[in-house]
Amino acid sequence: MMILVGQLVSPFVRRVAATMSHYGLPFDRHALSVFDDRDEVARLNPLAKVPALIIDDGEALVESAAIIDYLDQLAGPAKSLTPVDGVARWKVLRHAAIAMGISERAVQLRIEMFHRPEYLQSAEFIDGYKTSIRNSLDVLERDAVGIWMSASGPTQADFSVTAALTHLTNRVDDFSDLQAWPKLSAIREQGENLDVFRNNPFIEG
Ligand SMILES: N[C@@H](CCC(=O)N[C@@H](CS)C(=O)NCC(=O)O)C(=O)O
Repeated sequence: MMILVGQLVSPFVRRVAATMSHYGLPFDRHALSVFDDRDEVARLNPLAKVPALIIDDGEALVESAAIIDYLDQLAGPAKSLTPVDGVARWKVLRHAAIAMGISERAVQLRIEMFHRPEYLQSAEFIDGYKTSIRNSLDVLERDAVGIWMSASGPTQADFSVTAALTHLTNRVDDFSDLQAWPKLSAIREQGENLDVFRNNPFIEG
């Protein structure tokens, strides 16, 4: 059975877990922490990041987008959350990349604010990260068609928006409510109501 490595508090891990559940692919999860189990994570992923996915031949795949590409191929085109070609494909990939980019910025922001001594913190970096997050939310809000990011939703864009925004609202005080982005707020809520997200809740562990 495949093993997903990482905790569900990570939006990158969580979107992979939800995608595997959606495809009905059975998996075990090894809830390693990048802080407490760094050496073990580094043995699986030289970048010492999660997620990693140990596939049936023992190889560890890394980087959530690459892992999802692998899962999409296992699921096949009819089930894939990422359209196989055309405009629909690049739109989903673009929105998913922006959503996960928000998570990358949120992680950088938290490292700057909570993992560096105060005298080393850069107000310029902190402002820059917040601005990137705000601008990215604006772009996604502008592009969302309504109840999902696209008319054919939910797609991988919606899974990524759901995972990213639950992480953001819980972890970054400045974005604890999404009132300025009502369509995104609704997408997040709908996403969290899907069984695949309910069964892979945002938890440390
Ligand atoms: N682009 C990567 C991002 C993965 C990532 O940054 N994961 C975080 C956990 S939320 C991590 O492992 N951070 C540890 C570190 O940066 O040292 C992906 O999509 O898989």
